[in-house]
Amino acid sequence: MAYVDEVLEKVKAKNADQPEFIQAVTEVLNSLRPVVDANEAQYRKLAILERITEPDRQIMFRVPWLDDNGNVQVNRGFRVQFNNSIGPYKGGIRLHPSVNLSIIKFLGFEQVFKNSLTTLPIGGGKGGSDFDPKGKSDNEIMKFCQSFMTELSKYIGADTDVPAGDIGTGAREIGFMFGQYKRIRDLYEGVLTGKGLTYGGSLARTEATGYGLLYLTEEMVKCHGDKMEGKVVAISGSGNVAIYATQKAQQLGAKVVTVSDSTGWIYDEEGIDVELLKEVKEVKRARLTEYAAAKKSAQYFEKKNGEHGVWQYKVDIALPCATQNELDIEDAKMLVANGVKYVAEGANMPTTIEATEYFQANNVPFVGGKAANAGGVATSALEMSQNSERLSWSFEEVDSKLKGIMVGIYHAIDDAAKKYGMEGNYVAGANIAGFEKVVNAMIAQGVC
Ligand code: NDP
Ligand code: 2IT
Repeated sequence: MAYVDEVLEKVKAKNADQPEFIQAVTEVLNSLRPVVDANEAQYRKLAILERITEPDRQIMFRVPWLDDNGNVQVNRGFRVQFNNSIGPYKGGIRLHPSVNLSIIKFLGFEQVFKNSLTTLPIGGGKGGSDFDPKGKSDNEIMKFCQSFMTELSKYIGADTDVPAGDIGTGAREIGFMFGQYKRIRDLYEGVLTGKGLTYGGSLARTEATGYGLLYLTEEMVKCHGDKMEGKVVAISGSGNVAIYATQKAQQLGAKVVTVSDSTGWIYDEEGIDVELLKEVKEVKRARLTEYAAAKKSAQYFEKKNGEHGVWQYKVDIALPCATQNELDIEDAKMLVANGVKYVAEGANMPTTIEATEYFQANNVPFVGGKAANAGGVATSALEMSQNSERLSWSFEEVDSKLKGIMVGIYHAIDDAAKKYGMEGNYVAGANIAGFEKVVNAMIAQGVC
């Protein structure tokens, strides 16, 4: 049996109750076949694939906190430190009721390859909790964050493991976590990224994932002899990534006609008003119904199972920016039938494997999240650099570094695909380019 198949079987058997993790590993290992086949004897002997699919360590802990009624609530906390071959563990913290070990492991696994693609010295990790921030008071959010950090602080540090934001974790939560880390460890260091600007945060980190997604998309569009101007874009989600993807797409002359949240979506034929969206989502933390109430051209639709939501419209570019497996084969068929020209993932693994293959089979250029959303973590690494040198760079400086990194990633994944005879397969290109650097480091560092 081929080495890839052997390891895939082992991963499936060992992690049978972790569908998202198995999905992420299946996608990566399948696309690494040309590289693994070319080095099979060496990789097998060194157990490269077994090691790269097994986290260095998985930490799970109780998070007790006191709610506003004086009752104790208990959540489960996670930190999966996946691979630190090329730098300290780096990756966000997800706060969402759906969080479990499978989700944190898939995210940590993806982060290893993504972080490698940034060209910056960061390893891969991810954390989170099944805590639901929705409807909680600021006081309850703070209590939760303090309790979460009380345990997490034992395992992280500026040179060990540097968490950041993800779904449900933004500047407010990072602030509370940073405050607690400082109290417990008595260290003022860059242990978290996405911090507020007055205490070590980097300009442009808030915008970085969405902007980075568009810088990469713009480069892909250009390299296909096309331009962003006039393109109609469907975006899902209405959180950090979706908001700044919308903003940059419109700055580049495209029109974004959709956004969504977990209960419904907006179709706005005039183009999404980003300032209004920010007011609704970042300031009021309200539902999208408030956007529709404030803008005449916007229609709000309640989400029902089996509907195509934002993927049913005639658009040139689709940018899923909400959550995993939100774009399935039926959505992909609809997008292709409506003439979609490019797809790039702002979220982590939003497209199912079947849908990804459908885009590829229909020659729709498709860039997966490991490459397309790497701008967030890349800018986090730039925040770490600024913290280390105790300086802060201007918005323009960070933004131009981010753009350079994203354009560089597009060409790195394009070149890697070409090198292995898979021109245009950016999924394989990203996995191969990310993998090669990590594996070289693993081999050089011996059995560990
Ligand atoms: P936010 O919490 O800011 O926003 C998440 C958005 O997705 C919200 O609109 C939310 O709706 C929606 N959403 C979340 N879960 C679900 C669900 N189960 N079903 C439907 N909609 C859902 O998160 P981010 O914007 O930061 O993250 C979005 C994606 O991008 C995630 O996949 C994340 O891992 C990825 N990512 C984030 C980076 C970052 O820097 N923040 C970097 C790279 C990737 P609602 O408001 O109703 O909850
Ligand atoms: O998925 C991701 O890359 C993130 N949530 C950002 C991680 C980070 O460390 O900035």
